[in-house]
Amino acid sequence: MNHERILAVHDISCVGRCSLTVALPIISSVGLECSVLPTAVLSTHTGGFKGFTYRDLTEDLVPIDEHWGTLDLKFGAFYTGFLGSFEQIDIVCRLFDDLSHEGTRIYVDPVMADAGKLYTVFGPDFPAGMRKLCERADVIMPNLTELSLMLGTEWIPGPYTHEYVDSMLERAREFGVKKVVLTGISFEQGMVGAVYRDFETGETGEVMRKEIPGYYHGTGDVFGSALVGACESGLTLAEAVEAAVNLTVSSIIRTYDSGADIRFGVDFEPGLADYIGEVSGSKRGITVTPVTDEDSLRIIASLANTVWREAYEGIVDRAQTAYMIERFQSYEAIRDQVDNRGYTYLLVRDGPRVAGYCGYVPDDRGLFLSKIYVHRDFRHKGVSSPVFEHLRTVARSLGKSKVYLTVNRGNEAAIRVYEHVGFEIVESADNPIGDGFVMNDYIMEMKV
Ligand code: PXL
Repeated sequence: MNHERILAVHDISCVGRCSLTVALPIISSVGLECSVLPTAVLSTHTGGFKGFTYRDLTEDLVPIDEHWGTLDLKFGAFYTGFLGSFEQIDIVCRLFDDLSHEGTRIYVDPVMADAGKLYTVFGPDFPAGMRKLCERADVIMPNLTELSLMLGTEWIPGPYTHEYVDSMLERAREFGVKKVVLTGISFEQGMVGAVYRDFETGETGEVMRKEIPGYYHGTGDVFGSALVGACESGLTLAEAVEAAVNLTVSSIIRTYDSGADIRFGVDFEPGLADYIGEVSGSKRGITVTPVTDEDSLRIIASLANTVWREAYEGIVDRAQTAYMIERFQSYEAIRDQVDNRGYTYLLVRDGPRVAGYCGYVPDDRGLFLSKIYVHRDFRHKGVSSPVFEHLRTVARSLGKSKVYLTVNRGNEAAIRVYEHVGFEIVESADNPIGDGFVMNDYIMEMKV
């Protein structure tokens, strides 16, 4: 199993369904491990209850970080929300430094304001601090009030024109994030939803639903948690926003219909089954994910051990295959390639099942596809097409004009697959690989 922990950094409002009491169940519901770092403990959230208690946990955060340091803990993703004090912004940045690995994803919901107003617990310097946190993120999910405050522009009430929302999405580029999701957007009276843009792929869109009257606490957290759970399950941004909007809106409708006291948050729990179904339904299909964590690299090493023996049977003698596996595809060898030699490994899944992997490294000639292997059970199922598509995108983004690879001259099945996706044989090469072994290869190239 690819086992990566997500760290949710929010307050605990003991009653009122928001922040951690929402993040934990929603993220866990799709099979992901969610660790928590509480930023404050409140008897209830601050929206609508009088006399709530508030214990700021700023003092605890650094010792917790230090303890986790002694355990050599690294998180696969961070999801930050409501922070307990201004000082926590710098501490959370430090957590990102201390507890990330190379592939860690950072999701920041800059929780601090809504409907044009900063929450009363925060001072006027808070938006500038939150901006700093957003600048460390891969994905941010502000509402328009929060984005306006961080940009220092005036907030205006909706409905908005598409041009205006588009300009605000574009301004989020300034933060250096990969993706932005803007919540609480309305283009016409009676409709509300989220808009999104992926600055890397250009994917952009909106998910709009009928507006339900009333103000519902904690919906930003239901949305954010569902978005994180879906993205971390391998869904595209469009699919993740759709799943998050669906859970949020169904929860609001249920709450509205029941006439419940809306201060207690939205009735999201009965919607979890549909959310899980939507996430696991979308997960079906091929996903291609860059991995650097130990568990994933060990999965690759173990898969290589099976697939290489099979792939080279009858082509390369067994002693040479065993030597090649040990030298190039043991966990230690892969770790070294990733940490010190510029390699990226991609894990390829069909739904939740590991179907294959690939490893590449850019060099002067182009993007060198060093390894690509698909498990026997997943051959002829279209697994390799999304991988080659992914490689084309990577090559283009690195300014390379071709992807190239070496293939054993006796491996006719592989050569046919490569030709099918657009590779051509450009030369023959005999490469000694040590211990007296030689690889008798073709070099094949594909223009991107
Ligand atoms: O849902 C955002 C949120 C989180 N935590 C606390 C809050 C709020 C919004 O009011 O008060 C304590």
